[in-house]
Amino acid sequence: MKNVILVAALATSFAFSANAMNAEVDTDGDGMASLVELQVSQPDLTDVVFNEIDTDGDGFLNDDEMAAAIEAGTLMDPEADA
Ligand SMILES: [Ca+2]
Ligand SMILES: [Ca+2]
Repeated sequence: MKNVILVAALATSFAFSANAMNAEVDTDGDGMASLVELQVSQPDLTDVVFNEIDTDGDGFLNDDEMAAAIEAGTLMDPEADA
């Protein structure tokens, strides 16, 4: 039973680590970037801007929303100043 859980956890973390962009921001590891997580690296980000980026309105940014916002220049690329 323990092995099953371990394998599942490894598979999950591997899936997340496939996207380095979100992994930098996603401190709680749920695979999504919240406003609070983004404000750690981008304190100037407001909830108004965040809601614009969050196109499906679920309160979190998925990979597609992050990529679109970075491409549009709304969001700084977390890797750009690393
Ligand atoms: Ca998160
Ligand atoms: Ca969203």
